[in-house]
Amino acid sequence: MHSFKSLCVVGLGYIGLPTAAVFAKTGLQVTGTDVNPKAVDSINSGKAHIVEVDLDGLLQGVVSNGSLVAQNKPAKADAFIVAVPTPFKEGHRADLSYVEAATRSIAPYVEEGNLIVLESTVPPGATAAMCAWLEEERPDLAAKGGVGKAYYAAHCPERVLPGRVLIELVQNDRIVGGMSEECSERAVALYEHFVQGNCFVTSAATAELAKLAENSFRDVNIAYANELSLICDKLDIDVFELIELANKHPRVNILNPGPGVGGHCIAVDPWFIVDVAPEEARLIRTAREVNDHKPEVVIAKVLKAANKFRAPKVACLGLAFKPDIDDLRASPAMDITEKLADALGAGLMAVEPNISELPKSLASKGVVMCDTAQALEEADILVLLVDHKPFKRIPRARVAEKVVIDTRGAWR
Ligand code: SAJ
Repeated sequence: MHSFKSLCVVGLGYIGLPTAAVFAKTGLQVTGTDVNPKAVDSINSGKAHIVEVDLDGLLQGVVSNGSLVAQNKPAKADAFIVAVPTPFKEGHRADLSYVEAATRSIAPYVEEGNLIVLESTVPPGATAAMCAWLEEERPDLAAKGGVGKAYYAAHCPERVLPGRVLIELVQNDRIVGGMSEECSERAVALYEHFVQGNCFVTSAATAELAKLAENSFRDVNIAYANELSLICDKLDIDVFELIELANKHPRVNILNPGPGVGGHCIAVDPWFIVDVAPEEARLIRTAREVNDHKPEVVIAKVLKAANKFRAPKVACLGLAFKPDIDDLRASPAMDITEKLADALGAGLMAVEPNISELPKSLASKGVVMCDTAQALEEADILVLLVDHKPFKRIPRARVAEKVVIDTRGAWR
């Protein structure tokens, strides 16, 4: 049995921070590091710089008892977890520069026998690349046999759903892909501190591709629903009724069409597969294109409706990338609202119950933030972009007189 007493987590974002806090709760001494000084200060005051259900309460406890400390540089520890972003760069290729910088930043602190886990979503081969960067910085570890002998490394992709992170961290099964069997064994021993699901062991490359395959599966299925919505528009059929009926089949479970796919995972990860196998990944690429095209379809619909008014008053309901969260990152609703503001001019109304201030990119275009009541009172055209709970509760009679473009089927 391998025992871990201390942990250093690099990257305190949507994954790294909850992970660090949960490990600290199990009794490990955790150092969290982030390059953003505001995040570090906020965490050390016991307050998360991101919004996640129940995270603040957990953080207060582990910061006040000293088991989690945030700082701007790494520290020595028995194990390291790298949880930094992997956006894509030019040509939809994975940008591993944050993973590389994180690896080089921990290199001086790594001691013989330590474990290093890469949690960031990465293309196949990235865990091996991480080891190569580490050994470049630390030829002494390479000389002692490198990965699997002098130190241990594994990929253990995160799978948690924003809004349910603290529940899913504990309950979900994990895939653990070690650079050798012993690497996997040690990584399983680490995660067993809190994971109640199973830890399935495989190679690092299989674990890397499995994570991408999970998110691509969802992207392809959403693309199917979005494509059906285009077909239904053409045939003047209600896509939401169609899907409800088709899903009565015992082996059919079509997902929901929407205004596009947002967030930093599902709209990004499939491209990493396309990048490593461009000839083969035809369906995966097309799904991305179908989903990325959807905002334009919504914009065209709104502009067509607006053309029928002399001075149309349009309200966009929802800006977040999915329901009941405050995260506006890579949100198709934001994209649509920005482009509608360009096309329609100042005065476009936007309602987002989960934020208190309109993002600058919208305010600068003359978009006006208002509440649901005002939008219902004043707008000629209601564009429902996110099916937040408060929107779903609006009585149908209140929207009956309006032109309604309901991209989520919330008001059926
Ligand atoms: N969406 C639809 N129709 C649907 C479902 C989703 O249009 O039927 C849209 C959402 O509105 C949103 C986007 O897809 O814009 C993505 O939302 P999501 O809830 O499907 O997923 P994420 O991005 O919040 O989290 C995903 C999860 N992956 C899978 O479900 C396979 C999560 O488990 C991963 O941990 C996360 O990506 C990640 O970090 O990779």
